[in-house]
Amino acid sequence: MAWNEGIVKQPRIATIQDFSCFGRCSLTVALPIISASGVEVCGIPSAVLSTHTGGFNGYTFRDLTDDIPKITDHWQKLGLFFDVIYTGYLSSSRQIELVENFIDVFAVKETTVIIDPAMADGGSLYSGFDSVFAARMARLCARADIVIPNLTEAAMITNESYDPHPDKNRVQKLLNLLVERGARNAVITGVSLEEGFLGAVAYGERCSETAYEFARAVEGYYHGTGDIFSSVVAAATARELSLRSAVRAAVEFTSLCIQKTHDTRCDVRGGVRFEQCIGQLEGLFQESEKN
Ligand code: PXL
Repeated sequence: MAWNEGIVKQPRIATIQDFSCFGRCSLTVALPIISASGVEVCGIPSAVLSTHTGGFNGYTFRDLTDDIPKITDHWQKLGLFFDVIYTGYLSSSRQIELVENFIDVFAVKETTVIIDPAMADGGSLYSGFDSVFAARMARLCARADIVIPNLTEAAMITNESYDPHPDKNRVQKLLNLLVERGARNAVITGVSLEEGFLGAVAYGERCSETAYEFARAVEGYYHGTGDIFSSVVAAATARELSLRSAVRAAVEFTSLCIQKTHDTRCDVRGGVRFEQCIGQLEGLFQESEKN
């Protein structure tokens, strides 16, 4: 027994992504969602920004790249074990390299590596990223046990053209390509195969029969929903739910958060009101395992 685990095990996640102080994304959603799921979360902030980069001018950016290897070394000395290593938004190719080193140090047979390539949406890269960064991120994705791109990121990683409304065959082709490139499982988010429904499609070793999970679509675009989705998948995986159940819970929770925010007419850059839905997570995990 490792010194820090006690006699009753609790699952533990390490997550590496930025801390955007305003705008509900990355660590400010991952930490509360994973904690509320009953899973311990150890967050490594890769940078601190006053806001995320999606639609704000003049945001601050404190680069914490040099802290990543120091934290890695200290945790290695402590002999920490993580059930899940989950990475989101990273701000440079150097950070991706350091994340790969973190995976080399901490990923053992029992660890699930979850990579959300958080770099693009709506057909374009986020502000500040270029094709060299995207290619580097694609290499990181090849190391994932579970890679979770949206449709834009899936197309970029696989060098396919972006189609915002792909049919079933086209989604399956993207999933196949993601797995052929090395990811053991792939979950594509933001997919709609039927008017009025939006969700995610999963395929891979843990999901040999493609899993389709949809919820009623809500009008409008909301920032940070990809991070909410991936955080739920990470927490569910640490709790040893199947990939299908994890994706089902994530689709339901993300949809609930968007519904809660819809009609409030708040600025979509502020993200969704997940705080008012977080108490429903436990029920969604239990529900997702039925049938
Ligand atoms: O939600 C993805 C994300 C995370 N972190 C930062 C971002 C974005 C998307 O724009 O800018 C800093």
